[in-house]
Amino acid sequence: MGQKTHWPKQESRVRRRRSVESNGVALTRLVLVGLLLAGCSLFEGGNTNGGAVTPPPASVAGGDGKVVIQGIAYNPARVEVPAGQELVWTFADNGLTHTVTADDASFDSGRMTSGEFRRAFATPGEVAYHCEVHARMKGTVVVQ
Ligand SMILES: [Cu+2]
Repeated sequence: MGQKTHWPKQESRVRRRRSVESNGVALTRLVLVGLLLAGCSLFEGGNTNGGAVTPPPASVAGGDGKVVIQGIAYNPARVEVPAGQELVWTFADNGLTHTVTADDASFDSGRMTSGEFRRAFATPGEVAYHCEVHARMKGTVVVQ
């Protein structure tokens, strides 16, 4: 009996020590997780603020007499403008060189890296244009 009751006591002591140690580790992990969570929430807050300052979709928005040249593309590629009203192309592609050149050579902005190119169209119809620097850049003006 003596030996039988002696062993379980030792085991329970060992278990207590181990459980205390594991509790300590668990507490340390909880603190670390808490710090990580706090850091993540701060980081997310910064990201949200940064996104609000520079919303990419809004800067690309064109249409209704406006074309924004960005991302090696005319945005939008197909734009409508009333006859006689100026259409404005804004060069906003981080200094990249582009042109607004009519396929029929009726107009040409020349090579530009910033600023605006404006042109009014007197006759209703469609006018195709392209960039002389980038073959894949193509646009259409729909004069109404
Ligand atoms: Cu281009």
